[in-house]
Amino acid sequence: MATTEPDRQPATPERSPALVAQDAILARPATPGRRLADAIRALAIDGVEAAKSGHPGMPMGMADAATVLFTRFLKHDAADPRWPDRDRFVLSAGHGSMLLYAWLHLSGHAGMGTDELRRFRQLHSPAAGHPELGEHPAIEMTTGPLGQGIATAVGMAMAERHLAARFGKSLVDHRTWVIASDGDLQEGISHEAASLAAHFGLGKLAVLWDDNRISIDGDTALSVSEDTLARYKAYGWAVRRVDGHDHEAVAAALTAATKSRRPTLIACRTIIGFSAPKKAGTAGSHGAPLGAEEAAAAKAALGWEGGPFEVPADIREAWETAGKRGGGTRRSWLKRLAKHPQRAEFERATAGRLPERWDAPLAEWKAQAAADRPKLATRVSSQKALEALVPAVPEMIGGSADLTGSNNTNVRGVPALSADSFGGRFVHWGIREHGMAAAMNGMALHGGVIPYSGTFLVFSDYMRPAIRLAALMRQRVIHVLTHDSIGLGEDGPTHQPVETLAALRAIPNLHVFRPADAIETAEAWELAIKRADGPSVLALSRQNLPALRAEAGENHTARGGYVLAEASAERRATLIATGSEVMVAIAAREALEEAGIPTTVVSMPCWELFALQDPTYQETILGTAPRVGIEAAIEFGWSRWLGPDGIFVGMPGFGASAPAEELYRHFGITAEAVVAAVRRRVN
Ligand SMILES: Cc1ncc(C[n+]2csc(CCOP(=O)(O)OP(=O)(O)O)c2C)c(N)n1
Ligand SMILES: [Mg+2]
Repeated sequence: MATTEPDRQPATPERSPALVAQDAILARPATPGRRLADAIRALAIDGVEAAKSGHPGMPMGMADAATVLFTRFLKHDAADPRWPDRDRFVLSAGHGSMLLYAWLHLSGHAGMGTDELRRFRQLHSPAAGHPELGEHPAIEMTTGPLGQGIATAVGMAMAERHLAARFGKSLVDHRTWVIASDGDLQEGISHEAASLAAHFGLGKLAVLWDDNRISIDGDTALSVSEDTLARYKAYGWAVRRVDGHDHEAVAAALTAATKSRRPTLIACRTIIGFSAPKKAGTAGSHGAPLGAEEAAAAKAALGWEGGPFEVPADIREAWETAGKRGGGTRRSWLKRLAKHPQRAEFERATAGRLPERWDAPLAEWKAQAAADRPKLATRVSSQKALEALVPAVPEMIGGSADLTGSNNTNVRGVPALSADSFGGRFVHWGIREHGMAAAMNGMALHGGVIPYSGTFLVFSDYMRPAIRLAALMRQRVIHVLTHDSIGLGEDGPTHQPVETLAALRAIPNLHVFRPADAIETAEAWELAIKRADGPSVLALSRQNLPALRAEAGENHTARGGYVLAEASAERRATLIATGSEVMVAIAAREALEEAGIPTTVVSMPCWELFALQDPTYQETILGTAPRVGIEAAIEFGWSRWLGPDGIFVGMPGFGASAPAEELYRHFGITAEAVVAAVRRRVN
C-alpha cells in the first residue's frame, strides 16, 4: 500500500516538514472526498472561533480519514441514530468534538443544526465542549478523559459478539469504530484494552489512530519512543499505516479492517490543524482558536468560500446522501426483526427492561435466609444472590479481575466467555481493573447486557476514572468489591481500604452499598439490578458476619438507612453503622440497654439512597439523641449523619497486618469502645 511520509520531504528553515507536506497535498486538485472533509474542517474552525475556545487541530487533521469512514464504511442511518444494529462510532479523542458535531450536522441528523453549532460549548448546547452521552442520540458515549473511549469501545465490541451469539447474526452484526489520538494510545488503560481486544478476537473493532505526532507539550517524541504498531502487533492486532490525508489509502485500510479476524489499528499519519498556514503541524492548533486571520487563511488554502457555518449546497447534499447510506440496510433489518422468533426477548433486553418475575428466585433466597439466619461473609451472600439472579436475568454478564474465587462473582455452571465461545456469561478480565471497568461501561452502553464484575474494594482506585464515567453517563454497571476493610486481616494495609468508601461516596450518582448480612446483600443486589440510571458498587466482607435481619418482606435497603433495632424506651443514643460494623453496634446496644441506656441501631447500607429520603424520614431514623457512627474506615464524610456533636468509631488511618479480630481490637472498633463513647456522652 502506498504510504507517504510527509515529514520526510525537504523542508527549509522557514517551513517545517509538516507545512511542506501540507503544501504538497493542497497543491493537488481537491477531490470530491476532500471537499467533504473540508466542510468538517471549516465547521470545526467556525465552531471554535465562535466559542472562542476549543480544539480545532484534531478535526482539521482527521477530517479526511473520518470522511472516508463516515461516507463509505460506517453503517448508520441519520433517520434513526439509535437503531440497535448500527455500527458504533466512538470519538475517543473527545477534545476533537467538533469533528463529531460537524459530521452529525452535515449528515442530516436532527438536533445538530447550525444554531447548535453556533452554540458550541455554551450552556445547554448539545454541542458541548466534549461529547456528552445524552446530548444527542448519535453520541455513543461521553469522551474526554483520554484512553476511556478506546477501552469502552472494546466492551461495545464484546457486547456485540455476545449478543450475536445469543440472537444470531441476522439481528446482531455490526462493527465498532474508534478514532483515537496519541494521548489515547499513551494512556495505560488503552494498553489493557488493546490486550483484551486481541485476546477476545474482536475482529469487528477498528481503531483509526490520529498519528499526528503532536500532543499539548509538542512533539510526542518528547515522551514516547516505542514502536506503537509493533506493540499492537505483539498484542495480536492487525496493523496498518496510511497517509491520513489520502482518501483511497484510508479506504483500502478500512476495507482490510472489515476483512480482518483480528482487531485493526490504522495509524493515520496526519498533520494536526491541516490547512492552517502557520499553525498546522504544531501544538498551537491543538486547543485554541486559530484566530481570525489564521482561520481565514486556512479556509483560503482549502479554497473554501462562504461565511461562517455556510456549506455549499452540493457538499451538503453529498453529506446528506451519505447520512442515508444505511437506510435500506436498516429497513431490511427491521423486517427481519419483525419476523424473528426471539423478537420480544431481543427488544426487552436491548431496551434494558428486566424479564418478568426476575426477582422471584431472589425473594425465595431472602425468605430462606430469613428462616435459616446463615452466618456468611457478605461476599458469599452475594454469591447466593447471584445464584438466584444470573439464571433469571439472561443479560447479566459477570466477571472478575483475576479474583473470581475471592469475589464470588461466578455461578456454578455458567460458562466463561471466550474468543471461540462468545455466548459465555462470565469474563476472566485478567488483572486489568481499569480496562475491565471501562469495557463494562461499553457493554452497558451497547445495550442488551448488564455487566457486573469484581475485584478487591481497595483496587477500585484502579477503576475510578471508568466508574466516574459510568456515573456521569448513568449506566447500569455493577461492581462487586470484596475484602472491604481491616476485616480482611493478614494481607495488611496495602489491601485494607480505609479511605476508599469515602472516595466512592464522593462520586455523584454512584450508589455505594455496604450491606450487613445476607438479606441486606440480596436487597442491595435487587436495587443495583433494578437501577437503570446509574452504577452501583457493593462493598462486601471477606469475613463471616452473623444474620441480623429476621424478616425479608420489605426491602429496607431501598431507604438507604433504617432502624434495625429500636430502643426499648425513649432513645438516649443512636448507633449508626454499615456492613460488618452493624454487628458491633448490635452488641454495643445490648450492653447499653442492660446498663439502662435505651439505644437504637440504624443500619445504613447506602448513604446515597438515605440522602434521597424525605427529611421527616431521615429525622425519624437519625433521632435527636447523641449519635455514634461506626465503620471500619476513616471518618471523612460521617459528619453528614452524625452532626457536630457526633462520635465516630472507626479507623484513624491505615490498617495493619494481623488476624482480623485482633485488628478490630487494636484499632478500637469494638462494642466496648462504643459503649464507653456513649457513656462519656450520656452520663
Ligand atoms: C486522561 C487525560 N489526561 C489529560 C488530558 C488533557 N489533554 C487533552 S488532549 C491531550 C493530549 C493531546 O494530544 P493528542 O492526544 O495527541 O491529541 P491531538 O493534540 O493530536 O489532537 C491532553 C493531555 C485528558 N483529556 N485526558
Ligand atoms: Mg496527537
